[in-house]
Amino acid sequence: MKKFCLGALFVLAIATVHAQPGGGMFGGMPKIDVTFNEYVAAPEGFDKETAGIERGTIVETEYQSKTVGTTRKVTIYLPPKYDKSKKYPVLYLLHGIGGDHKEWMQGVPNIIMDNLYAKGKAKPMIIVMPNGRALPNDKPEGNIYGPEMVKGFEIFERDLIDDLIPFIQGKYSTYTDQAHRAIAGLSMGGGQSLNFGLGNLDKFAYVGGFSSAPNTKQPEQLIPDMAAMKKANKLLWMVCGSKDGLMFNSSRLKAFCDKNEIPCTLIQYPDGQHDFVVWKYGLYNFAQLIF
Ligand code: FER
Repeated sequence: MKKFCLGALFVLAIATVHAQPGGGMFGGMPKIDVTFNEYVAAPEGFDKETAGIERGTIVETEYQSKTVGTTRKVTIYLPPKYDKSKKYPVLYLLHGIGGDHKEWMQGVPNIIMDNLYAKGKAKPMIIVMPNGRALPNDKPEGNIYGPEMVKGFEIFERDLIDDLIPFIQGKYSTYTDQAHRAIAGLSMGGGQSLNFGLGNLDKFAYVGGFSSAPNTKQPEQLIPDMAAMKKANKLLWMVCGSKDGLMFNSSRLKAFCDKNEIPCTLIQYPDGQHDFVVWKYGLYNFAQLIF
């Protein structure tokens, strides 16, 4: 009987979460009034393979992580005609709570970038897609919302800065200064990008959060020093679906920035859910604004 009651309660709790109006699968969160930036639709075919254009390359490689004590996988996109005699800026692109270093491939970043380059709409850059769960077992298995698993997303700040960035700079022909480094991500990766990007202003000039998750720190923690932020940050850009129950993480930061006259963009994707429709749009736009 006790088991049955607990089971029924669980089903009820799940049903309640799903029943929140406009809350999508993460409903019931506070609504923060904010002025959104203008939504401009991406052109038809921005995420579809175009025949006859130059293509970049997707590579999977591994690096040693002192932070985790393991060898970790990472997916990398090299732009068309990658040339070792040139230097490239780097975008670190982070996945969500259920993903790993392969998740972003669902958003066809190679196709989006190839299309942008064919139209001369983005600077040649290397895109690094790591596994943002810095744990010995970094697979999205078991209770992915559990505190131990979520902790891995926090620990990743050290893996990224102390292990991955030096590895990338050693293996590829990259610039190594703040002005040539960007960070963006989806959901948990959006929260990480805001936390790590704004928390390390000396390392990242461009910061993007797509449908950022509740791991996003409070605005006062993210931007404790307005003057330092205004001086070092070149772009703070966010997007979130209008039907995504996690909007408050983005709108809370946008409201804080507006109040303190810190340049910040937040686009509300019309009828957008918590999915790759919004995240592909995020990459398409963010990539054109950096470097
Ligand atoms: C939460 C709801 C959603 C949360 C994380 C997420 C850590 C992440 C979702 C995603 O990455 O897609 O309460 O807490």
